Amino acid sequence: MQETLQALLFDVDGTLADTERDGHRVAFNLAFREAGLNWNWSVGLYGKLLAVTGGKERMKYYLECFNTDFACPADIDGFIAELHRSKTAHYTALLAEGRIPLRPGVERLLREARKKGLRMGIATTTTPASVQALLSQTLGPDSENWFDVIAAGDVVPAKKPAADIYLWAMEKMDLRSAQCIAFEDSENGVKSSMAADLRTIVTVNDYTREHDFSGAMLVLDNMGDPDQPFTVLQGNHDLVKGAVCLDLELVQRLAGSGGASA
Ligand code: XBP
Ligand code: MG
Repeated sequence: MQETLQALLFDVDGTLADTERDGHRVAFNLAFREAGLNWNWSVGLYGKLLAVTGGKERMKYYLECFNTDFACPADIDGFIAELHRSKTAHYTALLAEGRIPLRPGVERLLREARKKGLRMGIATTTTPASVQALLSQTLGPDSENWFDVIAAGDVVPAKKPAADIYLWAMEKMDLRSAQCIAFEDSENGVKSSMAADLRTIVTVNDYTREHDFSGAMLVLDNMGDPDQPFTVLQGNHDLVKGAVCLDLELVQRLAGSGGASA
């Protein structure tokens, strides 16, 4: 028997907001410049670097595969950690300028879920400070409390595509995967949520449009709004018939369908 939907679990970067190209990428470059490094992550290169989740892990990947001539300091972990601290400070400062809005439909769905008593959690590879900055900048200073748990950054050693961050969030919320739905934007994210046995709704962005989302329940261009309809890219069109945006009624209909795969 199908279980009642109890919680929505959200990825952050790319799902709640388009943070990567104009947020994280820019902050990495500012940190590099401040440290006197001539590294520059272009929009194109950053798309390749996104293959690895986690900012510290991404910098190591860059050194291992894209900047192999760089003479790494003996304490490479300390060096990377310091760069990452600086990057996070730049990132939160960029968010404070209010330059990165939530994606279409996100605030609407969050407010509806909250109003109707659905529980919400966050499962992201991003640093907690970056999640807090995004939420408070876009939804207000108390919006962190909308979420029962904010599972972020290094709380689990194995980042997405590993299932660990979703498993950690569900354990903290005392929920099973059949009681939840995950929201993701990337292949690594969907691998992670599906490895945690979660039905997943995907909203793509420019970096992830061509990713493989097989197994996802539904793939949309964005969550849409009543005056800005979504486009269904993959999924059971009968189930979304008549819907123009991803509201709770549609999420519950999809959950009730048993999660027919795209
Ligand atoms: C996105 C990520 C993060 C950000 C950078 O994760 O992989 O690493 O790009 O953030 P998700 P940090 O989509 O799961 O939220 O530098 O703080 O790691
Ligand atoms: Mg993401």
